[in-house]
Amino acid sequence: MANENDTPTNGYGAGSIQVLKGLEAVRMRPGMYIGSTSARGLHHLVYEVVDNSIDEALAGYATTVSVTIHKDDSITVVDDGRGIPVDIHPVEKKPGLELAMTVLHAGGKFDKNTYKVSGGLHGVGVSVVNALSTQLKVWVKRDGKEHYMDFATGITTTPLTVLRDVPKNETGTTVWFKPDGAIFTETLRYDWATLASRLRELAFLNKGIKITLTDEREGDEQTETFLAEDGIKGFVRFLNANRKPLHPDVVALETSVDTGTAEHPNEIAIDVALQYNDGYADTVFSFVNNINTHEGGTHLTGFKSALTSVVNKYIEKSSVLNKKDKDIRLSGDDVREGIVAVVSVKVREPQFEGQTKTKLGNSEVEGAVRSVVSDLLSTYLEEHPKTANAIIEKAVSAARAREAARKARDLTRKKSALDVGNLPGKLADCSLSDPAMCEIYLVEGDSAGGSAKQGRKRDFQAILPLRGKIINVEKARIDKVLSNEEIRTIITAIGTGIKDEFDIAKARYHKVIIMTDADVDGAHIRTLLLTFFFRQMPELIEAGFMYIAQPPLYRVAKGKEEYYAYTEKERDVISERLGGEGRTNLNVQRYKGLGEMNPEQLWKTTMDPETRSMFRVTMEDAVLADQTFQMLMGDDVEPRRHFIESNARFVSNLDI
Ligand code: 0RA
Repeated sequence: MANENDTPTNGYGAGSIQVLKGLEAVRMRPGMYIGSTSARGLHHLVYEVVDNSIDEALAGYATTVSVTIHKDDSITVVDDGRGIPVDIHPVEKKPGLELAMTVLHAGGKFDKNTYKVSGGLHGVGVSVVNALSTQLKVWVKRDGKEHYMDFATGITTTPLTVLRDVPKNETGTTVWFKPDGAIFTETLRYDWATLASRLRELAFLNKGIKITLTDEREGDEQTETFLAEDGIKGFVRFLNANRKPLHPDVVALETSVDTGTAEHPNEIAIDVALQYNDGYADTVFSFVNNINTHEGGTHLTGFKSALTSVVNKYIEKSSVLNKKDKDIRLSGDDVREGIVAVVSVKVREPQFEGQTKTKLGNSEVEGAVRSVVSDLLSTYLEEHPKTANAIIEKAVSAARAREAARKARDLTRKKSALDVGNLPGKLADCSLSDPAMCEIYLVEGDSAGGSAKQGRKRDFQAILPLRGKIINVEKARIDKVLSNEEIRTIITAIGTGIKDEFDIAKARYHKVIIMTDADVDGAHIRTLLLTFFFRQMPELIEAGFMYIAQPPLYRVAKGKEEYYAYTEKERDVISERLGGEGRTNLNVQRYKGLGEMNPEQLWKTTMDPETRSMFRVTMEDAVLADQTFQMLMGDDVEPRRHFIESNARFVSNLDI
C-alpha cells in the first residue's frame, strides 16, 4: 500500500490519514452522506454508482449501463465509458482511480470539463459507497489494459494492478460492492421495483442511454432493459398507459436557453412533455439534473404559469365557447385536470432548497421555462384545434365543477357556523393548540371511534371517526369528491385546504394517523384514504405528517399476565415463553377489528406514544406511487389483480 506520500516510519503520510479520517466520518455518520441507513440509503448506494456512469454517458462516451443484483444482494454496475483514469495525480501522487474511490468528492477533481449534471442531490461520490461496503472491487479498461483495485470498508486492500491486456478500443468501468450490514442494520435486501423504477426514470430522462437491470436472486431471476429513444415523451406515454388519452400525440419540446452573458454563459437544458387524459388527477413530475424535485421550484412554477395563461388566452381568442363560458377564468388546477406532464431541466449550478432539498431555487429558470413552454403551447393549440378543444372543454368543466364545489362549501360553512364553530361535530378535538404537539386519528367505524375517544389523551390527541366508505378520488371529479361528507370532514378537521389552496402552515395537527382494522375492509379504507391524501394533499405526505397506526393482531394471556403481538411470529414467541411445556390456561385472542379492544387496551397497544409503533407514510418514489394508486383505484381490473396476486405475501405492510 506504500505510495510516494507515505512516510517511511508508519507507512501512512498526511494524505492517507486524511483519507482515513474522511471515510471514517462517513461510517460514523452515514445518514449525513446518503440520507439514511434504511432501505432508502441502501438503494442510494446503487444510484450513486449509476450516476457516475450516467454522467459518462451524458458526456458522450458511454452508451450502456448495466446493473446486476447478485444472489447475496451485492451489486455490480458496468458501463462502457472511458474508464476512470488510472494515471498518477500530479499533486496527490496517487492513481486517479484510488482517489475517486477513497477521497470524498474526488469525482470532479480530475475532470473539470465534463458537464456534470446527475447526482446533484447527494452527489457525494462513489467513495461513500466504498466506505459503506464490506468489500468493493473495481475494474477499469483503459489504454489497452484491464486495471483492478479492491477495498474493504473504504480501505485499499489491493492497490492498482494490471490484470491483462485488452483491445485498445475496449474501455469501461465495472464496480462491484457489498453493502455493510453493520451500517445498514434494517435491511440488506434490494427491492427490484424500487431499482427498476429509478433506472426506468433515468432512461426516460436521458434519451438514448441503454440501462439494464438483472436480478440473479433465486426465484426472482429476471432482466429488464430500459431505453427511451424519444426520452420523456415515452415517460408521459408510460405514465398514461392505463389512462385514456384525450389526444393521440404527446406535446413536447426539447431546447436549451442561455440566460447568462457572453462572459458568463448559463445554459439551461429544458425538456417538457405533456398529454391529457380523461381522468381528474394532476400528475406533473419535475426534475432537475435527473433528480425528482418533489417540492417543485422555479422550473415547475414557470411551466404551470405558462400553461394557465396560454389556455386562458386561447379561450379569449377562440370561438369555441359560448358567451357565458368565455368570461370564465380558469385556475391552475382547472387547466391541470387530467394532465400528465414531465418537466426536466438540466442546470450547471442548481440551488436546492426546501425541507428535503428537492425544490429548485434558481430564479433565472422560471422565466426561461415559462417562455419556451408558452411558445410551444400557443403554437400547438393554434395548429391542433381538435386537441385544443378537447383540452379546453375539460378545463371548462373542471372550472364549473370547482365553482359548484365552492358554492356547496360556502353553504356548509354558513350552516356549520350556526352550530359548533367550523369544526365537524363528529370530531373529538384535542385541547392543546400547538399543531406540532397535536395528532389526529382517523378511525374506521363508530365503535372503534368510541373506544379511541375514551382511551385517548385528550390534550394532544383528536379523534375523527369515519363512518361510511370514503369516495374513490381516482374516479371522481373535485365537486363529487367534496360532496362526500367523510372527505369534507377530514379536510375541515386538518385545516390545510387542498390542491392550489393547500397551506401546510394551517395544518392543525402534525400527525395525521390512519387507524383501520387489520382486515381486508380496513386495508381498502386505508388505501382510499391514502389515495385521497396523495392526490389532494401530497404536501402533507412530503412534510412527513402522515402515519398509519399499527394495532396488534393478537392478545396472548395467561392468568394476569398479558402481551400483545403485532405479527404471527411474535405471537408464537410469546406463546412459547408463557406456555412453556404445558400450555394450560394460555389464552390467544385474534383481534379482528379495533372494536374488539376496550379503550384501555387501544391506548396501551396502539395510541400511547411511549409504546406504540406506527408506519410513517413516505413518498420515496412519486412515480411508483402514482402508478400504484392508478392501478389500485382505476378502471382496469387486470393490472390490479396481477398486483394483488404478486404482492399477496406483503399485504400486511403495503406501503406506497
Ligand atoms: C473523469 C475522467 C474520465 C472518466 C471518468 C471521470 C469516469 C468516471 C466514471 C465513474 C463510473 N464510470 C466512469 N467513467 C468515467 C476520463 C478522462 C479522459 O479519459 O480523458
